[in-house]
Amino acid sequence: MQGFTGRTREHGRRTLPPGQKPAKGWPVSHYGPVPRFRPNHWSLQVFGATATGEKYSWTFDEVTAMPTVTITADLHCASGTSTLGHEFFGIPADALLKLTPPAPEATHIMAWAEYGYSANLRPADFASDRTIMATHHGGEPLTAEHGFPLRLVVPHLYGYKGPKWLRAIEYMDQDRRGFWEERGYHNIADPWTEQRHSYQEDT
Ligand SMILES: Nc1nc2c(c(=O)[nH]1)N[C@H]1C(S)=C(S)[C@@H](COP(=O)(O)O)O[C@H]1N2
Ligand SMILES: [Mo]
Repeated sequence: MQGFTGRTREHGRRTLPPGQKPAKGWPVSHYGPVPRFRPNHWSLQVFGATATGEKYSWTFDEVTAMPTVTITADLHCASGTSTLGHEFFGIPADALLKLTPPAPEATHIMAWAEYGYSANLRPADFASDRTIMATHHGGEPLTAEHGFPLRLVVPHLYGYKGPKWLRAIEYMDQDRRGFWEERGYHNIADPWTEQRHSYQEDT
């Protein structure tokens, strides 16, 4: 087991994004059932337009041997509630990008989870120094409901951009919409400008 070492990447903002209300505690919110973690059937993969053309795959033990960082973050659900003051610990996305660099033609990223849930991201959003693949919350392993064993956290975007039960990162040579983006949610999802709905993309 590794220690909780490394610097903390603090967030700068103290206020809530417009149109958000704070929730009590940390309610669970997602679509579908909670998957069971089966270590022998589990891998984290990076595939698509990688610089080497290779596909990468790690066991969970291998993932926990990667560099780690702690961040503090608020989570903003596009339906209007926020949960505040989380402390996440895990592997910074920029460390994964260094391990498995994308090819020059990679212009977008898809983060894939169990059961085919997906969220598309711009490379800069994935590469943000506060985007992490979290294994722990508040010093404890994530609970199953909140994404154990691995969950993407993208604090500067609405919650649907952060798949729980993360299983793969795909480097794409064009943009493709993920699960909620196909169902009427905004492709970018900046909470500070209230990019909630796909119809706003035209204006
Ligand atoms: N795999 C998966 N991840 C998901 C979702 C989902 O439906 N499936 N919902 C997203 C949405 S819309 C939100 S707001 C957050 C909620 O996370 P929480 O329950 O830990 O607060 O999870 C995100 N990650
Ligand atoms: Mo959400």
